[in-house]
Amino acid sequence: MKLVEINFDGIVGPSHNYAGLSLGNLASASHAGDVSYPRAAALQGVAKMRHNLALGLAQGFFAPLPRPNSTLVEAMGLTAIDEGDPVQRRLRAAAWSASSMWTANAATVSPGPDTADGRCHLTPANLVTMLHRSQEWPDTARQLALAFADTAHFALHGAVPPCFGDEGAANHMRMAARHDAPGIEIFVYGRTGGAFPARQHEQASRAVARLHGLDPERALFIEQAPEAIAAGAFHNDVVAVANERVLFTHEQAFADPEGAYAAIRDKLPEAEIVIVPAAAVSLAEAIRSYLFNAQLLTLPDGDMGLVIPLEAWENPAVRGWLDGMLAGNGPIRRVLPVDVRQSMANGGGPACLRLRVVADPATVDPRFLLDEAKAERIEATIARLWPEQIDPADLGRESLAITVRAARGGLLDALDLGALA
Ligand code: SUG
Repeated sequence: MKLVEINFDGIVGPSHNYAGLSLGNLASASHAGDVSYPRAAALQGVAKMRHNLALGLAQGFFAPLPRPNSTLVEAMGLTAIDEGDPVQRRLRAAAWSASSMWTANAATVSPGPDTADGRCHLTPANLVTMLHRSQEWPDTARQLALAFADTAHFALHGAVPPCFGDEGAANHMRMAARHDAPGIEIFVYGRTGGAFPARQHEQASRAVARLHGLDPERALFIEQAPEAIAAGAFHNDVVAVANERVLFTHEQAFADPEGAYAAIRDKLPEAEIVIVPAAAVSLAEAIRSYLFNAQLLTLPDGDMGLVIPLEAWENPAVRGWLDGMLAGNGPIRRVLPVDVRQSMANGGGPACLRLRVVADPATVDPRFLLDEAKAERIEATIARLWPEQIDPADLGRESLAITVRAARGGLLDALDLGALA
C-alpha cells in the first residue's frame, strides 16, 4: 500500500453560469447576470489539472452532475413557470447550476491512518444552506460509490441529516507529519456570520467525526470567525488551508485564533503555522484575491508549493507578502499561479475545485484517474460539445437543455462512465 494524496477536481459542467445564487459569496453576487463561458471554464479547469499532473502529483477528477436537474424542477413545481416572475426564474436557475465543479464541497474525507478501521471514510456533504447546492449530494454519492467501490479500503456514509448544514472538506483540514501518517482532523464550523449564513453546523462536523471513527483525542472543533463569514468567507477554505504539518492561515480566520493554534500545537507538536497578518493583507483583500483558496501541495522533491489563483498573484498586497515569504525561510517554498478565472467569478478558486483523498491510487477506480492521454480526450470533448457562452437569461430554454445534456453524455461516453448517465 502506497498512500498518496490524490486531488480529484470537478470537471466544469456545460451549464456553468452566473445566476448569483450564493448569498454570502461576494464573487457570485457581483457577477450575477454576467455571460459565462462554459467551454473556457472547463478548459481552464483541465489546464489546472494538467499543471498539477506535470508537477508529478496524482490527479483524479469527477464528472459533472446531470443538469438541468428535472427532479428538482418537478419537486419545486417549476415545470411551467411564469417567466415574468424573477423568483421563479431564480429557483429554476438552481436546477441548472454547475456548482458540483467545486468538489471541495463534495464530501469530507478521513484517510485510513486516522480512522478506527483503517479505511478511508467519506461522507457526502448535504450542502443544505443553498438550494442549488442541496441537490448535489445524491448524485455525488453515486459517483463516490463508483470511484471508491473497493470496500476493503473505503467506507462511504450517507449525508448527515439536513437540519445540520454540512459543506464537506471546505470546512475540514487534516494535518499530519506526512500524508500517510496518522493525523489530526480539524473541523471548522460557523455559528453566525452577520448578514450572511454560517453554512457549516458544529453538530454536522461532530457527526462526521463520529461516523469516520476518528480518535476523539485527534479531532478538533474550531469556530470560524463570525467577521470572516460576514466579510465573505463563506467556507473556511477561503481563509485557511493546511497540508501535512503546515497550516497557512489569515490571522482573522478563527473566532479564537490563539486558542486554535495552541490546540493544534498541542495535538501535533511538529505543526508549523504560517499566519498572514491583517496589517499585510486585510481580510477583504484575502477574500477578494482568494490567496488562501490555494492548493498547498507537497511536491515530489519534498518542498511545499502553493497553487494560487492569478487574482492573488496580481494583487499588490498579496504579492508583496508572498515575495517576502519566499525570500524567507518558511516551509512554503514555491508559489504557482494558475488561471481559473471563470470559476473564480463564482467564488471558486483552485482549492474549491478539488477534493483531497489520501489513498493508494491502485485502490481507486482507474476511470477517475487522470493521465495526459485522458486529459487530451477530455479537452477534445469539451472543445467539441461545451457551449461557448451562456447568458443567464437563456436558462430554461429547451434548446440549451438539449445541448447541455448531450455535452455531459458525450463526456461520460469518452470516459467510459456511462453508468453515471
Ligand atoms: O458554494 N459558488 C460556490 C463556490 C464554492 C466554493 N467552494 C469552496 N470554497 N470550497 C458556493 O457558493 C455560485 C453559484 C451561482 O451563483 O450561480 C456558487 O455556488
